[in-house]
Amino acid sequence: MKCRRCAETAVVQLRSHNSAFCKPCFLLFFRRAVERAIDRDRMFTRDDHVLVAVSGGKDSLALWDVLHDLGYRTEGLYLGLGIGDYSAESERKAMRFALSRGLKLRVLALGEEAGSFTISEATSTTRRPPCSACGTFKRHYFDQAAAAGGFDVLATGHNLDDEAARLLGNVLHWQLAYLAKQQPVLTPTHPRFVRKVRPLYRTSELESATYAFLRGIDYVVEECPNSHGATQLVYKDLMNRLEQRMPGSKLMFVTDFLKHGHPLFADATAHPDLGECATCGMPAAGERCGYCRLVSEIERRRAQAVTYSRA
Ligand code: Q46
Ligand code: ZN
Repeated sequence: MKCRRCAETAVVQLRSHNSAFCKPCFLLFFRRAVERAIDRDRMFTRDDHVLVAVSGGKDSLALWDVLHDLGYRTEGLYLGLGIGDYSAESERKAMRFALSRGLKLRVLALGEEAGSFTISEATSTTRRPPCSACGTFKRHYFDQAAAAGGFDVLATGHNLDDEAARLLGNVLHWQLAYLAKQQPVLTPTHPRFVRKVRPLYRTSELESATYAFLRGIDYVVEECPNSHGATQLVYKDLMNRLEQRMPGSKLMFVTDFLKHGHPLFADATAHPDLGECATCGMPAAGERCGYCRLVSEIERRRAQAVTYSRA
């Protein structure tokens, strides 16, 4: 198998692009694909200060590596989720990555921030699924850190596989409000929010894993233990089977949706006027934001449990 660009021996075959690349040409191809997505969707410029949410996994570290390499002004943000060995290992990998490149990494940890709870505390008291509590916590701490740090943009490592699986789930259940929000760039709807972008939305999981491997990035390989059995994985599996039979399906599904489908859903739901949360000051549709409502539900249930055990 020969490299499509230089005819040297290829190390990776990308059936979705009907291509194969040697190491230097693949690294160039990947960087260019990310840069093109940033420019095409006007995500940010080299003047913007970008906060990159890193999990210690291949996608977010590959993203940070590319952005740094391309000369963007970045800082990393790691949020410890308190999920045993998985979180300890992810934090080590994220810190080692930042240290090796002289990059600044902000580290926060659930259960250690004032008034915060871990995911297991949230799920055991409220019986919410772990990923639902995790999503609420992550959104809050990412938004808060981006606003407090004066960043222009918050970038996450969601890749094409994530986007295709999310789109499939949203279409299966006709989640109009979620379809309206499924975009690689989310414009802030309140002055305390910053722009949220997904520069890897056109590059696949295989591509970011290959990039991370070829760049020698030491990332956490294990998946979060809470992801086992998650519906998202069922959608990913379905999309992988489709991709196997029809290479390029994921990219076509997502990009054609954005071009032809998204405009039809963009106004599907009313955007409520956001005020400020009475507890934390972050944007909220009601008196308090979703994060503060979850925290007070945990506190209330814990207090009830103590009362019952004393009775
Ligand atoms: S980290 Fe959090 Fe994921 Fe783990 S608890 Fe679920 S949402 S699976 S990206
Ligand atoms: Zn709040």
